[in-house]
Amino acid sequence: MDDFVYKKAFLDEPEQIAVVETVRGLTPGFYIPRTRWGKAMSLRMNCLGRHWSARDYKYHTVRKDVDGLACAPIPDALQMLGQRAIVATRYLPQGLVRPFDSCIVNWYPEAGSKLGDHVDNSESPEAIASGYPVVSISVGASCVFRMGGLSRTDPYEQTTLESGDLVVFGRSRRLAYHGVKKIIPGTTPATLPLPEPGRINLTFRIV
Ligand SMILES: O=C(O)CCC(=O)C(=O)O
Repeated sequence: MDDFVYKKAFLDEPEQIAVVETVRGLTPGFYIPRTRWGKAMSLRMNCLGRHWSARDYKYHTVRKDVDGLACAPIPDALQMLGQRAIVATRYLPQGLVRPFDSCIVNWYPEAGSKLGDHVDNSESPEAIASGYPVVSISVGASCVFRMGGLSRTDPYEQTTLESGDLVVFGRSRRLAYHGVKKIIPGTTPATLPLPEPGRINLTFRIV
């Protein structure tokens, strides 16, 4: 099996609606992250379980660079989806699935938001070396997602991720470059209870 897996339509429509309702109900809520250079990112973020800081690229128990509040725990319903993804893709057998420590929720407005190519390497050396997969679930507008190799200049595979789609990557691809090139305008499903057109992505990791 490839160490990088896509699964179309992992979530059905009622599950997508439930994800939107869950993330809209989170307290504390979304914020616009600022990088270490003070630049506002083009998306809104809410980190669950552990707070990942865009300032220092480390995990914290409180939102130290945002408002000093403790971040919300990962709701059970989301935790279950993350774990189910690993079994549904047969990435690992059920007995090797463990709870995720962190779920970063990114909320991309349809217009002009993206996430540059990067590697998920803020986690502990043990978590990374274990190869335990990162699980990424998309809800809302479609996006152009890029997955590359271990070097920034390796070739990238480009895919359109639609609402409900799943990406899982670990083992030899755990430190692969990836990014969101753009959100595709006009693709937000009207059935989702989103206050404005956009895309929500849940990314689960052990840290
Ligand atoms: O939004 C996505 O599909 C990817 C998110 C991501 O790469 C990240 O949060 O590190």
